[in-house]
Amino acid sequence: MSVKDRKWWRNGVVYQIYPRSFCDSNGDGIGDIPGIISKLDYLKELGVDIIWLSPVYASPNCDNGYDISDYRAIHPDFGTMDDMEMLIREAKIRDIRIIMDLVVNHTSDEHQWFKKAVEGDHKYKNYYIFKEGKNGKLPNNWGSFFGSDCWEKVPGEDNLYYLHLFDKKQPDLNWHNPAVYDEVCNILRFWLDKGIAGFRCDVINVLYKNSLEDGKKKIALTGLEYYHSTEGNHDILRRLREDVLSKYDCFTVGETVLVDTKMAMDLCGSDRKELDMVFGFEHMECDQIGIKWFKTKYRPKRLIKALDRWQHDMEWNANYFENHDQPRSVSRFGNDDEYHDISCKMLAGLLLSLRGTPYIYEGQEIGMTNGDFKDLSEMQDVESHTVDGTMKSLHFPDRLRDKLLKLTTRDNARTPMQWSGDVGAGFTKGTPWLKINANHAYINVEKQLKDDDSVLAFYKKMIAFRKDSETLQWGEYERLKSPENVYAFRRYTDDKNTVVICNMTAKKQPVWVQAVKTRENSELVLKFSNYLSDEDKASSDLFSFRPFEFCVFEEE
Ligand code: ISL
Ligand code: CA
Repeated sequence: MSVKDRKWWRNGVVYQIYPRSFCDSNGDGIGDIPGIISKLDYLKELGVDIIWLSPVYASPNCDNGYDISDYRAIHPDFGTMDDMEMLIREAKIRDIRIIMDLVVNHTSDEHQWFKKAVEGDHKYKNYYIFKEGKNGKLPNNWGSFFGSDCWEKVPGEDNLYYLHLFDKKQPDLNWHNPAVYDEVCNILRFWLDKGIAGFRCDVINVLYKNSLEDGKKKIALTGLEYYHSTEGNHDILRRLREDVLSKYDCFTVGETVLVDTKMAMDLCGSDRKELDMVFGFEHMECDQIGIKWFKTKYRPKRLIKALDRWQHDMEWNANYFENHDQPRSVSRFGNDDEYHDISCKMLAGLLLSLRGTPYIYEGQEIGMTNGDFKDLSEMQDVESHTVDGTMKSLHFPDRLRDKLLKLTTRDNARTPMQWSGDVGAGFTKGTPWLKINANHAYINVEKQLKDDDSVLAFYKKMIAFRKDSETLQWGEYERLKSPENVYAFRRYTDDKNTVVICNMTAKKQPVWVQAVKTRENSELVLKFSNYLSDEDKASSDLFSFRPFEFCVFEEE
């Protein structure tokens, strides 16, 4: 990558904070901004350069802040605007930048724009998407992202509905209206002027709806063809960049649902001047059948195939294995039992060796696992409750429903951060808003900080190793031949060659390491690994990769 393209947001390590679950400073059971401030040194120590802060705005919290009722106010649960400004300042002192979540496909139904709209104010009515029902039915047959229909009757009206692609408390904005565009530009400026370094843009490729016709019937998301990555949407992204974002030293990462690499390049290729990078979902789909609530057995080769495709096709990637919507990666792509630590470390090594900006989700750095929920009654996620209703109406057997919910609930990633083994996990002195995983007794920060061989210590070392490596940060990518469930690739510049090999399984795998050299008289020398002893690797050509073994070699 040429020196002029080596931007800070490309080699920066990003850490996502889900504020509710991170650190509670006042004992009300909810994580807050002062709590985050108290952990900045911890993040700095880890090697974090950029924090992505999930929503902290005013919100009735039907979708934990992804339903915003005031884009310029901080939710009192999280603190005050002074706290937010202090967070930005304190982070800056430590050379950490902050990006915020931009949620502008929809607002909360408690946003004053929506309230005025339903009161009949013409100006604000045009901020949202209203439509009459037809013949006693909903205005069209579209399906929501949360597995229900996506129209809700306007209170006090006989036959008027509003569109919501997510929950009914999240009405979609009307992006055909220039006033909506102007409002969003001003919101961006408001935060950028406060020192925010960019935005993670929520479902940013479904803003602009081409029409409201009936869609082709599908098991989920009927209607998608009318609003998915439309030309109008591309146009909005280009204008937001030109009019606002380009005036600041900031970047955007788009959450772009259901895109392949071609569509993703149209959203973030450098010639397009829209977004700077996007989160793809193909690798998140490797253990599901069609839609995310139907899980199938995880096969590493599917994950490898998806990662390889994105590594190969994209100019730049936003790499992640976890976020607040996904199950924990160790419970999914690793092993949260016998091989817990070693598989976490392998996933850490892989994430930090791929080409692109790495995103670590809170708790991933200590190997937090999926939640240990008894059943739906212990889950809070609005999506899980809606999907449960839909599965019930389709007569899914109870046991299957229960199993699917436990595997897919977004609460798997939202259980409070495990700072210590104490009651409250060092997260809170009160009653946590969501059940703390019982395994905080032995998976926690306090314990891992004292252990040089912990998952946390490995993250630290691997981040430092990456920051020292020209090839891992800036090199090109090429996949190498390897057994089916082993992921092998090289990262290279004109004069340096780094080979990364990951055994993605709990079984031993034989690999001919020296066979992938690029020069005849050279040797691949082991530089980094997730196993402590590595004598055999240094001396032989063919060696057996142990369960979840991860190694980095340099050609010398
Ligand atoms: O269906 C999906 C991908 O194929 C979803 O995971 C999708 O990414 C998700 O539902 C959209 O997520 C974002 O917007 C939602 C919010 O609930 C999520 O937490 C947020 O990450 C609505 O704002
Ligand atoms: Ca609190």
